[in-house]
Parts: sequence; structure tokens; C-alpha cells
Amino acid sequence: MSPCFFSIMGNLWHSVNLVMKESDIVVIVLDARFITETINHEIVRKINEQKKPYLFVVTKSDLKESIDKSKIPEPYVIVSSTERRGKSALRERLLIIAEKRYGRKCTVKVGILGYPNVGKSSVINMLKGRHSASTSIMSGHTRAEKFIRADNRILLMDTPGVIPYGENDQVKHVLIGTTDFTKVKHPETILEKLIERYPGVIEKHFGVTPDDSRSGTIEKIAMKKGLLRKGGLPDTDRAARMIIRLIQTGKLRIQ
Ligand SMILES: Nc1nc2c(ncn2[C@@H]2O[C@H](COP(=O)(O)OP(=O)(O)O)[C@@H](O)[C@H]2O)c(=O)[nH]1
Ligand SMILES: [Mg+2]
Repeated sequence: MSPCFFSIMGNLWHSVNLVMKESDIVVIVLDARFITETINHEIVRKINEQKKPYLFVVTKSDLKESIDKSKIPEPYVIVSSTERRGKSALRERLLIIAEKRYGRKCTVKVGILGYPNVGKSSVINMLKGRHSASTSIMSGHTRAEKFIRADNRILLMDTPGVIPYGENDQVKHVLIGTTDFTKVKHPETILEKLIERYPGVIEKHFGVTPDDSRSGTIEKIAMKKGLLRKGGLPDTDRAARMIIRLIQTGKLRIQ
């Protein structure tokens, strides 16, 4: 492992530790489509150890028709940042949790944690709303982390997002968007695994019959979408990346 890797991880955990230290409540953001996959158990353990009040915020609910609530750890609120749904429920829950734990408090400091790209910053923007031009800033430490004012009662701290230490499941990270489609190193290999994991779903979306081999299926889709390389061969890298983009943006609903 390069020293650089450790320093990046160090910085990420630095922001987790800072959130633990400075916040009254910790919010853990989960993806409505991948609830189990986006729970970071290391963070949950840390929160429990430190007896911090917490709330799970299940976001991107617009991308999932029926959410299996039995999978969501309590306490939770379901929201959609793009559709601005669940905003007042979230705000109320935060204030109730704060009041229960700390009594009546003028200002509640909330730290936002979760996997990269899970939707943390969007939740913050939803809470801030269009009308809160007054982004009064409280500096956290000497570092760049800051509390941003959402409204007259709530301050929010964003973080860069953190994955459990040593977790190296590339398929999962592509599926949940932690590795976005522009950064996937071997899109075809990953997509083949997704075709295997969700039989027929991707084929059906593009109206192709499943091929005997997964790479054959990607070729069929590339041909159908006119994604060709010189000489007319299917451009499977581009096709795989395009399909991963559709999955990540929820335009192709895989589950
Ligand atoms: N459909 C949908 N997309 C969302 C929602 N929240 C965030 N996104 C998208 O998910 C991606 C990551 O969001 P962002 O808030 O930057 O995630 P962060 O890295 O956790 O801060 C962006 O492309 C957002 O537009 C949501 O509620 N619904
Ligand atoms: Mg962000």
C-alpha cells in the first residue's frame, strides 16, 4: 500500500472523528436501492461506542418503487433530495432527537456521514433550501471542515464520504456509485458480474436476448446502440460504461 493511500484514509477518518467530536447528532446517509450495502458498520460501531445520537437518512427514494423497510436500521427517515421529499420530516426528527438527548437547544449541530456519492451533499442542499441565503459559517477546527447553517436551528457538517477500511469490492462500489462510471477501470468485467447477478434485467432494458456469454450480451447491446469501433466491431468498453452510467443514475433500474 502506498503511503499516499494511508494519508488519504487518514484524512477521511479525520473527518469522521471530527464529526463525532463536534456534532450533537450524526446522520448516516443510505441509498434506498442499496440499503444493506451502504451501511458502514465501522461508523455504526464508532457511534455506538461513543453513544452519539444518530439518524439514518435513506435517500434517492425516487429511484426505488417499494422500499423494504425491514432492511432499514432504526431510527430512520426516507427522503428524496431531487424531489425534495421528506425534508420537513427529517428536520423534525433531528430536532426531536436533539431535544430528547440535550433538552431544548438553540442550535443543533449535525454531521453527515456515508459512502462517497451516496447523496450526502444533496441532503444538505435540500435542508438548506433555496431561501437560506444566510450561510453563516462556523469553523470546525483548523481544518477545512465547517458547519453550514441550514436554518435557524440546524447546522450541518458535510464530509467527503468514507468506505469501511480495507473494503475492496469493486462490483459493489460501481453498483452503489462510489466509483462513478467515468472512473471504472474495467467496465466490461464489472458489468459482466452485474449481468450475472441480475439475470435478464439489463438485457430486457435494451430489448436483446441474453447471450450464452455475458461478453456476448454486452456486444449485442453495443451493436444495438450503434457503439462501434473502427471496422464495425462493437465497442464494448463504451457500451459497458454507458450501461453503468444508466444504472448509477437510476435510468436503468437494476433492483
Ligand atoms: N435520483 C436521485 N439522485 C440523487 C439524489 N441525491 C443525490 N443524487 C445524485 O447522486 C449523486 C451524488 O450526490 P451527492 O450529493 O454529490 O453525493 P455525496 O458524494 O454523498 O455528497 C449526484 O449525481 C446526485 O445528483 C436523490 O435523492 N435522487
Ligand atoms: Mg459530497
